[in-house]
Amino acid sequence: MLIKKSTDLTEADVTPESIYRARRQFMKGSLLLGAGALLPFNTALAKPTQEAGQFGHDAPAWLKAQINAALPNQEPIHSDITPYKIVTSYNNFYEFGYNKDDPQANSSQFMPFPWQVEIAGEVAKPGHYHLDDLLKGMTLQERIYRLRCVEAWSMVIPWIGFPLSALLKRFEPTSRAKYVKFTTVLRPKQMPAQDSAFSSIDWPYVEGLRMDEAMHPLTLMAVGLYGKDLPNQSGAPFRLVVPWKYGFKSIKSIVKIELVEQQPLNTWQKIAPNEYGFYANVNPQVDHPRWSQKEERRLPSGLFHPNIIPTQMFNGYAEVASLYKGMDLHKNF
Ligand SMILES: Nc1nc2c(c(=O)[nH]1)N[C@H]1C(S)=C(S)[C@@H](COP(=O)(O)O)O[C@H]1N2
Ligand SMILES: [Mo]
Repeated sequence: MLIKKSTDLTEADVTPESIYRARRQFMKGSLLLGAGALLPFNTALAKPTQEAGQFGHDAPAWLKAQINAALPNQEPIHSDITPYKIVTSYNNFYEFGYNKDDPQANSSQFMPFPWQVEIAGEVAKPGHYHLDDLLKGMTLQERIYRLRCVEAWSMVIPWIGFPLSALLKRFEPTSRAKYVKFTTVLRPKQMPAQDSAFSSIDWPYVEGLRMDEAMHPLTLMAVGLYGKDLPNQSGAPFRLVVPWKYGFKSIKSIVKIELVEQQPLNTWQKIAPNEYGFYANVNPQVDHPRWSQKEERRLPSGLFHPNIIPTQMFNGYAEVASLYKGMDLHKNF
């Protein structure tokens, strides 16, 4: 992976989304205290909704309804949320190109609906399922998570989704299921880099989790962000989000979920096994061979406000530490 300097962000992009946060906390607060107590916040409602844009034009009604009914974030938020404009214009989605602005520029022809997901391998109920069937009966929730890329930049993103564990349980994994393997869609006609003879990536993109990581309550399947469906560049219509791991584990536009016995070989490990491992837990003690992981550039960041902050073990999600008890995290990077 390349490291690119963020010279493309201007002051105009640096609109804090604290207004959005105030709105969500207002909604939460109004449930607890009665709407009257916090009514002054109401004046700030219109702006973040416009900044966050509309539902995608092809988002189906069932998805809009489920997203609109999502429960607001329940966890305390300790930092500003990254502006929508940055979350959706500074992306890694190599299927659409290798520069940060390529996914937004090159993904407009991608058609996320209708969408099917194959559930395969060590489960009692394998099959091909429509996304609306997978989501039937699921209550969506907002989860405001830090996303730390292995390239040493980070964001704070308000996802909409549901725990992966709720999905996996429905298909009844067998006792031989030790890992979960995820595969991104293969559509060379809609994803220009998949069509290139010069690509160094062996498509489709593949990722994996150990079973206990997959079942952890923080592990999210996302179908939206900022209260709307996922834009194509963010992994529409269905992606993984694992907040204590480097961003490359959070695989986008998933069409296959396979329960397997053997540890899957994930795309980046296959390309450069000495640089990218299977576990990829955020860890300031284990540097990348070509750069330090002790600090990160929290977006928005600019020339005069680089916003460099220390990187936290497990990206600050200390509750996952017990999953790795007794493991050498320098070896299992
Ligand atoms: N299919 C696929 N998934 C992917 C990637 C990719 O190139 N292809 N990039 C990963 C990387 S390196 C990161 S940092 C995150 C970025 O997610 P975001 O663009 O929504 O912030 O997606 C991950 N998921
Ligand atoms: Mo990344």
